[in-house]
Amino acid sequence: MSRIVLNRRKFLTASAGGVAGLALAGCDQFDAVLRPGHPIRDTMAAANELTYTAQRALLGREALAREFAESEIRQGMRPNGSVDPDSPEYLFLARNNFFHYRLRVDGLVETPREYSLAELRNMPARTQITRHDCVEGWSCIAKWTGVPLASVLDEVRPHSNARYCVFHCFDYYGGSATGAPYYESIDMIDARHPQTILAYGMNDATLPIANGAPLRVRVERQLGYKMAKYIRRIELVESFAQIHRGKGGYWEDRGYDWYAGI
Ligand SMILES: Nc1nc2c(c(=O)[nH]1)N[C@H]1C(S)=C(S)[C@@H](COP(=O)(O)O)O[C@H]1N2
Ligand SMILES: [Mo]
Repeated sequence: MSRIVLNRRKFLTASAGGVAGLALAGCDQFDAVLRPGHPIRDTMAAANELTYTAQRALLGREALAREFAESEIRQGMRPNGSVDPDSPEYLFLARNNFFHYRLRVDGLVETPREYSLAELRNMPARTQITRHDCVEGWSCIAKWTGVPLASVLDEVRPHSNARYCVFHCFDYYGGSATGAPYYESIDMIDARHPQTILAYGMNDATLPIANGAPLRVRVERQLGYKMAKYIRRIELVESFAQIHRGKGGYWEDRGYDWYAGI
């Protein structure tokens, strides 16, 4: 750092510390305040520590989840929650091998659009072997292939006030007769995280119905319930207060934390 910048920084620090009446004739006067134990220096150190903590929290969320080797896939992916959606719309799509499926992406975006599965498969793909941790206390390592959600967002161009991606699903948890629609939401940090993918493949095969066919999201830094299966629509919103019971997800509406970081 240049001496000028350093001096300017010392000056700003002194000002911020509320030091009045210090002579500004030279810089030497300021050197004393940089000695350990001096209140201004300690304030500055504390401020740095605060910035570091905040930054580490952010960096922590951007860090990659651990990825595993093929040899570490020791089991199949245990299906959980809804495993066989029963709505007429979903059954129709499944019967036709999801040929008529369209993912709708809309809400606070410049260009709302729909994607067929073929279109999603033609976009640059990412494959990752990760561990899925369910809040119920079990884990599975599986291999996921899909299109980064960031690529889709780049195409639809979210407005600057878009803060969350809401995933609307085909299934009603507990069945379409008495259940409620499953849905989830993540913020833009997770949405643009490089490992956040819209997965259509699992363990080198087409994603099975039990695990969310035709499309489910992987949010590798969070618990399993955030990873919506059977996605039919992604809605970009500024707030999810008006959606279902307003807590941002099916399980959140029933008391789970909205942020389920691991
Ligand atoms: N649409 C939908 N997504 C869902 C669920 C669900 O019931 N419906 N269950 C969640 C939970 S609690 C877990 S642990 C995972 C299970 O994914 P899997 O079936 O591939 O193991 O999906 C999550 N996503
Ligand atoms: Mo779960």
